[in-house]
Formats: sequence, C-alpha cells, structure tokens
Amino acid sequence: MTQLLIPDLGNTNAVDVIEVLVKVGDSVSADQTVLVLETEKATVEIPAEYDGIISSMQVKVGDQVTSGTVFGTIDVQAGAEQPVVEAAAEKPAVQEQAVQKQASPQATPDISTNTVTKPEAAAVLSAVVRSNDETIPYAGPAVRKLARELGVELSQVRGTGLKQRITKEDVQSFVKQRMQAPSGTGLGVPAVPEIDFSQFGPITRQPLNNIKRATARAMTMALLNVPQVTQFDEADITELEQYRQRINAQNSQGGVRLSLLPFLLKVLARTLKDFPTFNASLSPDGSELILKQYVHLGVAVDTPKGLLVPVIRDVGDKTITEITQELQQKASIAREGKLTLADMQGGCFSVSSLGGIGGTGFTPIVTPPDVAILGVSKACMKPVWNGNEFVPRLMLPLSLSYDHRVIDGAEAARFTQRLVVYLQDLRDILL
Ligand code: CAO
Repeated sequence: MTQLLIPDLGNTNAVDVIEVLVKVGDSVSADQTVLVLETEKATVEIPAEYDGIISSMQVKVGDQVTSGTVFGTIDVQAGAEQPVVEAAAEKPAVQEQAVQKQASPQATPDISTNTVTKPEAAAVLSAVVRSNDETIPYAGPAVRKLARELGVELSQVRGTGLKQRITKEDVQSFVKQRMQAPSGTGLGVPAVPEIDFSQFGPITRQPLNNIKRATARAMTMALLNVPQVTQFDEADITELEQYRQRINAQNSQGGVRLSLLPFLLKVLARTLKDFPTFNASLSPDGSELILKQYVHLGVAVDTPKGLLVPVIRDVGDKTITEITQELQQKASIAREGKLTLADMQGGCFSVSSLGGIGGTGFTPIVTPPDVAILGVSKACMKPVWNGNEFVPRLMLPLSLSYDHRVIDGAEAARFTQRLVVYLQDLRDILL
C-alpha cells in the first residue's frame, strides 16, 4: 500500500479540497485526476501518480491540505511502483504547455517555480492549472467532462457553487432549460418583459376565454414556423356585383340572399384545382408535399367569443346557393358557440373576409398545415384606365399569404391573377 501525497504547492498556504473524484475501490491510472484543490489564484488538479486501486481516501470536500499532506492510499499495480511523474519530469515541453494554460501572470501559482523537484514536477506537469479570471468558466474536471459529453459551452452556464464554481447540477439544469425552451429557431423566443402598467394609471384585467387562448397559440405557432409572404391583387367585380344584385332582387320574395363571399369561395375552389400545390400540406419533416384531392374551405367567422373557422366541404361540387346556405348556417352556429370539432376539421385552405366590415388590405396569417390563406377586403369603386379613358369599376382587394417554403412568389402572383380572371368573368370557371 502506498501513500498518496499532495505535491509541493510552492509557497501556498493551506488550500481547500473542492472535489474528490475517486472513492475506495476505484481503479485509477497514474495521470488520472483524483483531487481538485483551490488556491487563491487557481484550480489545481492532483493526479494519482500510480496505476492501481484506491484503498483509502483521507480527505473530503471542504478539508484543507498543504504540500505533503497524505490524502489517501493506493494498492499499486504490480510493475507500476515508480511514480509516473519521474518519466514526465523529463518532458520539458509538457511543462511549458502546462504553464501556458495559465491565463495571466497574476494567476500563476507557485508550483511553476524553477526549482522543480520530483513532487513539484508532478504538480506542474500533471496539474491542469486554470486562472480564476472571470472570463474562464470555473469548474472541476468531472464537470468539464460532463459538459463536453453534453455539448455544453461552460461559459454560458451560471455557477452556483462556492465562488460561482459551476457544479454538475448547474450543467444539468442548463441542459434542462434549453430542452424546455421553444424549438425551431434554436435561439428560443425572448420573453416579453412584464410591466406593471398600474404605475402609469388605473387598469382592469380581463381573462382571455378558451377561443382567444387557442387563437393565440395557433397564431404564435404559425408565425414561428412558417416563413410567410403576402401577395396583393385587385379583381374587377363590377359585373359580378351587378349579377349578384339582380339575383338578390329576383330572390327578394323569400329566396336565398347571396353575399359576395360564396362567389369568391366557388371561384377559389376552381383556382385551387388549377394550382394543386396551394391545396396541399408540407409533411412534418419538410421532405414532401401532401396534395389533397378534395377542396374543403375554412371560412373565418367573427363571433362574440372570438375567431372560429368552420369548414365547408367539397366547395367545387356545390352551387352558389348551396354554399350560401351552408355558410349562413355554419356562421350562425359558430356565433351561438355550437360548432362541433367535426365542423372545423379537414379544411385545406381558408378565407378571411373583412369585406363586410371595411379596410383596404391586410395580411392574413397562414396557419399550418395549410400552405396559404386568402384575405378579402372591402370592394370599392375606383377609376380604372381601360386603354382610352378612366372608367368607374368596383375593385375587390385580395391578399394571399403563402408559405414560402412551398410556394414561390411567381406562383402566388399567377394564383391571384387566375382568381382575378375568374372573378371578372364567372363563365371562365365553367370551362
Ligand atoms: N366588399 C364589399 N362588400 C362585401 C364584401 C367585400 N369584400 N364582402 C361582403 N360584402 C358585403 C356582402 O355582400 C353583404 O352585402 P349586402 O348586404 O349588400 O348583401 C355585406 O357586405 C355583409 O356581408 P357579411 O359580412 O354579413 O357576409 P359575408 O357572406 O360576406 O361574410 C362572414 C360572412 C361569416 C365571413 C362574416 O360575417 C364574418 O364573420 N366576417 C369576419 C371574418 C373575420 O373576422 N376575419 C378575420 C379573421 S383574422 O382575425
């Protein structure tokens, strides 16, 4: 059994043991760090010096040691009786390297003096000396090893140990925090700072209902995941509006009253057939497009409790009157808060129409799994140049937001242009 001694630490007073890295029965190699000491200026790792099995440890974290303190015993492996430091002492290049690891002259511990005896050489050659400079993370070898294994940059970890030393728990909770942070960007989303508004004047608090909360989640998810662009266009609906007015006049004695929106839905269904990539979803891994053979359209409905989006199925197969009736029925069920989940599932593409309210344009948000959404603002009379003169035309503002991972700008412009053509002359969708 051989004693394990603290090597000469130079002129240093008693120093703290801050890590004990082995226990009785552990098999160690000569260059393996078994203790970590902390001087005022540096952290010093003490190697075993022999290959063998630890038979006792006589110090614990918090104890103080000085040069020559016996800190344990080792059953030296047969043939390894000579401390390995003897061989190491003959390697001045290594000595230089160890000293270079010190960050500043102030941080240089006395163990690097020129009068290097064998035990001193052990400290210089085998100890990894680190400055206590604030810019260098302050952690023991076990913690550094753990950080390396987990790919953690120690300079980003806040140490909670003695003198801000980074502990294993600090590394683990750093990893836990990162895992819990929102993914996608890899940077996480900075939190909105909490402000006490009452310091500026009186306030009241109004809890958000479930619909508003669900909308908030869906919109945040959409904006964080989808790179979105909005394409604007205008359709001349002068003739369409005249037609609608005529039908409504005919139906005034009890028939179905048509709004503009069902015409738009019908035209949109046809345009989606023409441009199948708009009637699609991106697979979760982003490797393929899932094209839908059906056209089910979601229609955003403004309800007293918030935004709801019932779905009208197989729009292309329905007449304008059927679409009108279904839209009116679903919008009224939505406002009564009686929509079922099935009423809101299966949509391929949504329309958000604010035309009945007002506004000249807006940018609707594409919510995955959809790859586009159409916004409709209020049609208004505008002077339009017909090649000879300005003529008054009823122009409908359209805004198509699309997922730029799936749809290119040129396709989006062609899509809205096709909508414009169909809206200008409904007969084209019969072809
Ligand atoms: N331009 C001009 N007039 C329009 C128009 C437009 N783009 N869209 C509708 N109108 C007209 C209608 O034709 C109707 O006119 P008449 O009274 O002459 O028939 C009138 O405005 C009222 O229409 P409406 O809004 O009641 O009905 P609609 O079929 O157009 O829309 C619905 C139904 C459910 C979509 C609508 O009531 C609604 O809730 N809109 C809000 C949607 C919303 O909140 N979107 C935002 C989502 S993101 O937060």
